[in-house]
Amino acid sequence: MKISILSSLAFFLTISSCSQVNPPAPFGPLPSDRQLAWHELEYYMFVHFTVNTFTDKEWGYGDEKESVFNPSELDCRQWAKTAKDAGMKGIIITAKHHDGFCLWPSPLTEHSVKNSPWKDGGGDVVADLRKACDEFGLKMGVYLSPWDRNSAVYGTPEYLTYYRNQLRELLTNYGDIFEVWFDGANGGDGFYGGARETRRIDNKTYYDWSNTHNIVRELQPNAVMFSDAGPDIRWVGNESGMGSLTNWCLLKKDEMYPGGNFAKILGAGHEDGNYWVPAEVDVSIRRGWFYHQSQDSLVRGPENLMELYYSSVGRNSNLLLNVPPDRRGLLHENDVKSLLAFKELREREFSNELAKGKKAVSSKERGKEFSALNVIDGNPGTYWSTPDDMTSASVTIDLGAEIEVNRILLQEYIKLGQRVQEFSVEALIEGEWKNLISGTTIGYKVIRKFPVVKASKIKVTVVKSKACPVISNIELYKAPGD
Ligand code: FUL
Repeated sequence: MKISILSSLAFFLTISSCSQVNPPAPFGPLPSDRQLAWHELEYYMFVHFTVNTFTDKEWGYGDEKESVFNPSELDCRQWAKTAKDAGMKGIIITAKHHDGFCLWPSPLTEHSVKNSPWKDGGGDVVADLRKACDEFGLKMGVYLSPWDRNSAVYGTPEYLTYYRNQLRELLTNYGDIFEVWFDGANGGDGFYGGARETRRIDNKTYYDWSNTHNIVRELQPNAVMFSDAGPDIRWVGNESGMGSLTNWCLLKKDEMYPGGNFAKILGAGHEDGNYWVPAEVDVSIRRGWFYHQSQDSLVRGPENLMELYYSSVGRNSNLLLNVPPDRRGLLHENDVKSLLAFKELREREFSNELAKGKKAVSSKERGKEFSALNVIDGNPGTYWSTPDDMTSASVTIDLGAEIEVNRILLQEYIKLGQRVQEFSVEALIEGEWKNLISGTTIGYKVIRKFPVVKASKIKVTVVKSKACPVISNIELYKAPGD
């Protein structure tokens, strides 16, 4: 009797362990935790503000008098409130642009707010922004221009010490920083402490980037670092808001350096890249990065911003949208109006999700825990997958009736790597399958438009993948209009 209980227990254990299927092994380079957190931010604000705002320039020469910096109503709360109301998750500020003027009262230079008339030299824009970001639940990031047209020692090793000590100040005194922005514009003519000359540096060697990166890791281990070449986040290769349709989060970053000539590569990344370095789209709501009154009527409208959203967030990139404060130190009314209208437009566009709670089946699934239903359960932690050797398969969502659809959102479970190389989307229309989209990469997120169809089923096929697909999310929408 005893023996038979034991043997049936053993039998039961064997059966249940057989039905347990392992998750797919990670494939290729993987995102770090700080990169995963960054992906989820998707949309945040860039703030370009310095002496240029008052001199009507885009690049200050470095000889601007501190006295020109004199905003009459500077209010970082207004920036943060606008960002929050617009649905953004953070703000990155130009703590120092190429002109070398510091928005915080650095003890290392006289060229800062401390010698300006603003608050009689007692102000600190970075500290004010910190407070405002905390109040509105936003993350804060800093841009510290490596090129400094004010510094007398720019171009010498001494400048590196100065630059790194400035970075230390920003990363020590202003709370948690989510992103550090290292710009690629480097060297050229400038004031340089009165020398007024041209100074060229070697992009590859001068900055000794790895030792600067160590400082960020030491002081802000959760911060991601942006530059043309990462190490964590890469430039998308243009400033017009265009993410690449094929967009690998992978990059051979060891072959690259900030300020190099890599714009063409940066959009798509490297399919065979050996590091996870996803793309960020930086673009301005106006023609310039800094405020110019002459551009007040040239602010991007909500529809234009919606297009930017599709070409950035919709193409596996984050959107860093620049909104420059004016001479009052406020975001201009036209910009604010446009941002809020864009928020409404976005909400309308994505208010009508059609796949959640419907039926979904796959041509093949790895096991019960990896069923097709996971792509429509609204849970980013679950995913559909296939057996290891299967790199092409499809999921069909049964909408239950013929309904209108014109948008699709797809996400890979990127914790296990970026895999999909080619996909297609088809619709069952009056009993016939019709192709809607042929695509390449997916990654963290892809959102695609297609003309309205009345479909009873939507089929997503992974046509080609580096390893078995891991798809965490499929959403379908009927956005207003076509
Ligand atoms: C560029 C800079 O030269 C521009 O002034 C701006 O800051 C832009 C975001 O990056 O490289």
